[in-house]
Amino acid sequence: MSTLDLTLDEIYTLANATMVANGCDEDNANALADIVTRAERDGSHSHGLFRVPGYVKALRSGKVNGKAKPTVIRKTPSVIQVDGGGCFAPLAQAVGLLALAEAANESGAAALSLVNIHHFAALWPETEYLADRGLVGIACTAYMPSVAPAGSKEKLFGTNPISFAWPRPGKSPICYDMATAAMAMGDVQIAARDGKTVPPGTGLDADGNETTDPAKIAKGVLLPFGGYKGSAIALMVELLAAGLTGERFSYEAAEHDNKDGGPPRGGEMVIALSPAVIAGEGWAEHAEEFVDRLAGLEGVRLPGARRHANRLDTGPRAINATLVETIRGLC
Ligand code: NDP
Ligand code: PYC
Repeated sequence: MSTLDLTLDEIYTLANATMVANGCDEDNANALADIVTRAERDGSHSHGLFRVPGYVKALRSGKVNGKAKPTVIRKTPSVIQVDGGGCFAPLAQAVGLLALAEAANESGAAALSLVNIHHFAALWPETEYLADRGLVGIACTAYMPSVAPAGSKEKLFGTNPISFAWPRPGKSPICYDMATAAMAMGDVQIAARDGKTVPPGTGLDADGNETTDPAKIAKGVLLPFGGYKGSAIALMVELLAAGLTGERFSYEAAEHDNKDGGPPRGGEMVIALSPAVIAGEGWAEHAEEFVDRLAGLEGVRLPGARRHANRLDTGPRAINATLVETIRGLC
């Protein structure tokens, strides 16, 4: 695979210019470019520049409003809704997370419901934002049907990611962020692009047969991770991100989508909990004892540690050359 070295500034500028050239105002372009750059910085390759062509398709088809101004509605002191007005998720998050953190610090627990947004990114930026402010963060979003519920060969669930972050004052948070499919669709597509196979159990071809060919899975169906247990978590994500927000379930998102290849309209649920309020004094030290035990076990590494180590490297990133050329052609 041929690559081009881009500095983080160059990645930001490329993403930003592409968004502006395709109809985003400054706020929308900045929020999107920031998320893309942080994904590349951390090595979240399937959710950085890789997503830019899809973002552009959604702007060009008019599905996404690149000039949307999200609005914040306080339903109660600890229940906040942000209506994105049809924007990409990052701008709605930038507005909503600030209000969510304030509410959780005050009440001990708060919920943020994001509606009328288009989510195509990783979720750790949401949960780490909260953990960096001393809060536990939980976030999830649905997508479009790509995953067969346990027992079925028919897709109904999205790849439905869920992220959890635990604050560790003075240290990087513990943060996991995972699709509830055996593999995120972005990684399946990248494996297909790079001519690789995927592990058995990732998905089925269009005829319902097991395959390790990612191109066939992309046209077929993914399986949930961990059988019926992962399937139950995917189900929970549908209900939290759509049932609880009032936004679209994955199948509804697909029914309404214009199939331009960009992210569908949907919802996201973000929950913030304050250990300082709920557990009280000494919460951080208590949790650190547990984390020390966990991290002290041979073979264990903390979720998020790979990304946080990548983050320390401020140098250029090697980006797929064809992808860079494709994006440059979209400006
Ligand atoms: P991975 O399977 O790569 O990783 C899942 C989590 O497990 C990460 O937090 C990772 O931490 C952690 N992890 C990996 N290996 C280990 C290990 N050996 N020990 C401990 N922890 C480990 O993620 P996915 O492929 O499932 O998802 C990739 C991204 O796709 C996510 O960011 C997700 O939000 C995004 N996504 C977005 C969707 C959307 O609709 N917007 C839909 C589906 C996925 P680390 O990062 O440090 O490796
Ligand atoms: O990788 O499955 C995925 C995905 C869907 C939407 C954004 N990412």
